[in-house]
Amino acid sequence: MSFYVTTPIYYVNASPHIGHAYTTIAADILARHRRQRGENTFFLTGTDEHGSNIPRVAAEAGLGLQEFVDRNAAAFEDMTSRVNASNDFFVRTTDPRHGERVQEFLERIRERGEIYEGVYAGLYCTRCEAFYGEDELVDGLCPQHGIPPEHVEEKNYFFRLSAYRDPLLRLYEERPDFVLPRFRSNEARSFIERGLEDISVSRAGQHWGVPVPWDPGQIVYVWIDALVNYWSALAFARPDEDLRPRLWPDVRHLLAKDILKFHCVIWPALLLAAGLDVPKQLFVHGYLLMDERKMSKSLGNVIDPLDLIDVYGVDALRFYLFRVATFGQDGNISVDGLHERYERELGNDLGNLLSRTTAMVARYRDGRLRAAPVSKELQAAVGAVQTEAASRLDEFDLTGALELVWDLVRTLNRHVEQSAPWELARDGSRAGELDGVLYELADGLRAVAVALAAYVPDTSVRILEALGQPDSAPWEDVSAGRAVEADGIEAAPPLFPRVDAPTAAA
Ligand code: ME8
Repeated sequence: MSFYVTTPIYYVNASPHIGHAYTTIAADILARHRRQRGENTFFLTGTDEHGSNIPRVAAEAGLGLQEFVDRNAAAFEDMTSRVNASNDFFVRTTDPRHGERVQEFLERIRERGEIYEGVYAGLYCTRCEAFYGEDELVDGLCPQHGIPPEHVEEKNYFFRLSAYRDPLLRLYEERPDFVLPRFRSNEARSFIERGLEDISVSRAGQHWGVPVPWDPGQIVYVWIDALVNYWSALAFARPDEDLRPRLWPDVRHLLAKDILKFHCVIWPALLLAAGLDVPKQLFVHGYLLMDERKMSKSLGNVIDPLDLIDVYGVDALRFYLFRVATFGQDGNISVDGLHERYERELGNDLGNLLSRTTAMVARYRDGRLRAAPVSKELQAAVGAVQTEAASRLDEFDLTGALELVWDLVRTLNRHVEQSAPWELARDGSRAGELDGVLYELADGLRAVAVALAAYVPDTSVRILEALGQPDSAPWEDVSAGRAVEADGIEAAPPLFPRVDAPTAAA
């Protein structure tokens, strides 16, 4: 079984912000976790570089089109690596190899008679790159961006989306977990039930895009161009292998609710029309909000993830985003909130646990960790994380899985207090007990580090190394009693050193 996970490909007309980092990190956590389970995993992200906005924005920046998209795509690639994403490929829609597949894809649909010529007359929001009906506007403005849509009237090619109402409803019927969470599935489904109109798949009078293969005077509508990336990239991501036979349709798309309709309605219909398999699953997450409002460039309330990483480190950001909000729901974020969790959870709960454990092994046992039996209670607590956290992650419940691991961290902290190793150390006759507690703590922390490896990869390695444990972290090692005996353990320096208060950080 393969696990292929994608993020949306981000528009290069804006700079990367924490919302983009959010989806990328979520996909990364899932990919890293599946690799821990030994699955054949592929993680794709990238940039959406066509669209009617680009010529204007590039001109404003005083740059040529390709120069402009190269520069901004590089900013997204940089964000991807700064958040420590382990993507297997980065796809760009201006890559000619992608363009060829877009043309091939559209030809397939046309050969099946699902594309026809017509005239589109209506409204278009250049920010959404989407067509709107009058009734969908709010006070005459785009419901997403609050800007007036443009009136367009032009010859276009249309896709018979209306013919896919029943096939799509059947798909939703047969596969209740096709779209998750369930309330998003219902949303998509009721949209389909209300009836679908044919959609335009090309734009006339524009040049920045993939030419329509049978009518090069038109370009392919940017959303079709973009969606096809999930399928096209597999064809050229590896020089010597077309990955499509191996990975399609085992794909899980992650996206936020803003682009639900394109992914949960239009994309599966296009695939059916092209005679291809629909995706395995789509997970639609919520928005990260600042002061209850969606972050966006136009509102000017955007957090740059790189600023936070500079102050708190990448793992703190990766951790915070999946602690602060239930993945799937909207969640308010703030620098204060990050600071608070950094100190309380990462610094105290986890960091101090490692400092204390290693300091005690160093002080009471000269840095030597000796094997000892682990109590039934701890075995059960660790075993529960192995099975439960994995099944939460299978359902994209990144928040729930992390909470389970944190329960184990709290259990270990209680164990330190209750067993009071500093008292055992004063009584020579209880040396065996002391060895047992130190082993339980070190072994429990080791299991925590393995379970956290997908979330906070650097921290996980630091914990394992501080405990003298190998840093390969297969999921099966989230199991009690697997710590190896080790020598030379020293009091570990703080995992999350103090940082200045958020006003200085903001
Ligand atoms: O829509 N909270 O690109 P885009 C959570 N190019 N996630 C957020 C977010 C926020 N405040 N802001 C952005 C496009 N995102 C198209 C996609 S795919 C074939 C084409 C994330 O740059 C979230 O994943 O506007 C959202 O769906 C995506 O960025 C939109 O990125």
